[in-house]
Amino acid sequence: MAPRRKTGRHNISTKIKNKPPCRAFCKPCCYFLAALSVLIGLIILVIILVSIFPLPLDRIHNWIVSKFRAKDPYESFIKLLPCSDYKIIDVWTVNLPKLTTDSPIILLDVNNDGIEDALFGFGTGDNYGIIPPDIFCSVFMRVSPPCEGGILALNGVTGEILWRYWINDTIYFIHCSKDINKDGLNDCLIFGTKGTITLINTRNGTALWNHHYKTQEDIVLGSFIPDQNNDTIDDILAAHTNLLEDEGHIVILSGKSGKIILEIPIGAKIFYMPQILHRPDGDYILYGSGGPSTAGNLSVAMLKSYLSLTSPSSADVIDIYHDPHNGVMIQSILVDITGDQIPDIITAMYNSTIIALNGQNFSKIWNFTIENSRSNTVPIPGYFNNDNITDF
Ligand SMILES: [Ca+2]
Ligand SMILES: [Ca+2]
Ligand SMILES: [Ca+2]
Ligand SMILES: [Ca+2]
Repeated sequence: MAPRRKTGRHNISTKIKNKPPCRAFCKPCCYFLAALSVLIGLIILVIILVSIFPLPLDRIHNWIVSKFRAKDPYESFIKLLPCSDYKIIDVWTVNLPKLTTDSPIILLDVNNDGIEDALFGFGTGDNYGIIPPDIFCSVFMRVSPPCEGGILALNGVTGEILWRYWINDTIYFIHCSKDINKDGLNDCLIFGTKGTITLINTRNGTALWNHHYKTQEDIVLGSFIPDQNNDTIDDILAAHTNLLEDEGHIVILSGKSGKIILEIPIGAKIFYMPQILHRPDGDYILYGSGGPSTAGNLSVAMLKSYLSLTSPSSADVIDIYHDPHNGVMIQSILVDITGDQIPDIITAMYNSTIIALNGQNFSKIWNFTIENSRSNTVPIPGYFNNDNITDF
């Protein structure tokens, strides 16, 4: 037993002597931890610098990109920089319960405090047609009828309602680009889903005039045009279609009174807001015809000769594009892309063909089609390369 115990002691001490010292492990561990700490510190520092000083880093990036970019021959004309350092902050928010809106928002300083206010059209939903207006308006909207929709102005400083105009229609489109009553502030032309056209005095939110088509099958679209009946006040060019009929009309209304100056049938439904094309030989009305599932044209007619007509013949109207399958419903962009100072016509067709027509002779300049798709928006003009010609 004794020799065995002696041997055991020897083995243990030998093992202890052969074991590497603790320092041999600690040293690399310490180096590793120190390197890791420095790396984490550097990452945190970079994150803090990027969040506090984004602009200098963006400039460094732009400088690096510019160093390796191929030389651009137009670089001296236009310099485009990305928007990278803006922040969005809520100035105010306002909740308008029970209202719906598909209308654009127009900015106008209606209370004359030097700050633009926000104007838009609205509706009160389908409830108006289900619950009698007497009950709906008093119980839900706390006003007397009508209360199906209207236009309101919000104070640009606080978001408070400056005025609200109620009408018996849902207002889905507004134009506020002309001062019809000459009080120094543009007035708003508003369009409803039941064929309402109303001109609003934006100083106080009252109606200057109303023009109503009869039913909710009446679709009407329009905008201001220069004076046509020589009363020095701008007038209105509009398109009207009744969905129950196959006939649409080009309509010119007096800006002063809202009375119809001219209403001409075009032989097809029209869902295109007519436009004025300015040419050296005079102004032309430009409009599209047809619906989503019927053939349609893009057409022009000289405004002056049109005004003297009651029913235009084919000689008065020039069809400059024909689509055998779909109507032309999307407004055109009118901008000169040929350099002759005459606006050209760039239109998105429902079959996703974009076509550019020469404003001087209506010939095709180019077209571009995206196969097997549909388009329902106006092309967006902009300068997307550096040749100083509008792109889309
Ligand atoms: Ca204001
Ligand atoms: Ca005015
Ligand atoms: Ca006029
Ligand atoms: Ca041109």
